[in-house]
Amino acid sequence: MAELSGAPTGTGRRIAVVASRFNESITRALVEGALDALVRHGTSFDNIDVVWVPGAWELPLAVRRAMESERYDAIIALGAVIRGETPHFDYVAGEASRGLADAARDSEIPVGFGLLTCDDMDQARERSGGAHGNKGWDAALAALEMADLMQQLDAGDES
Ligand code: INI
Repeated sequence: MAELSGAPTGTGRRIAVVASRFNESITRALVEGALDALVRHGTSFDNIDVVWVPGAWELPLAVRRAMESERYDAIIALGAVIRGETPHFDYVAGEASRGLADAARDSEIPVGFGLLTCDDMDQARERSGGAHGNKGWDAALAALEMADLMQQLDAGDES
């Protein structure tokens, strides 16, 4: 029996952090959390690009382009959709999530999912450096872990 599990090692990894500006006080905190996680796990600042888009709706397109550039080992998508702020919450949150899932499924590159979908600003604050941690940090760690796991699985293919 073989048991494989990725390690969240960032050394040598090239990473795109794709973040939306809508609800920027929240998304900047998510970006800070992601950058902190990446650098603490060995990713060089020089190997990280932060790509800003207007809102969560625009995340999937930018993530796909980043994938197609073949410049990155993993991509981290960050945004905040807040129910109280919009009557079309369900469309923005649903389509952004679906678009990111589609992009991830169609690609070989891991995507860390750091899109907050919250009822109100308090919930968003709690998840961007508050009582519930920082989902940007979590998404970055998951992306690094998956990048390592992909490498292990590829190496298994060659043996
Ligand atoms: N975009 C968000 O990222 N979060 C939101 O809460 C939000 N609200 O409330 O509407 C939001 N809307 C903008 C949307 O993502 C697009 O940028 C916009 O519709 C232009 O295409």
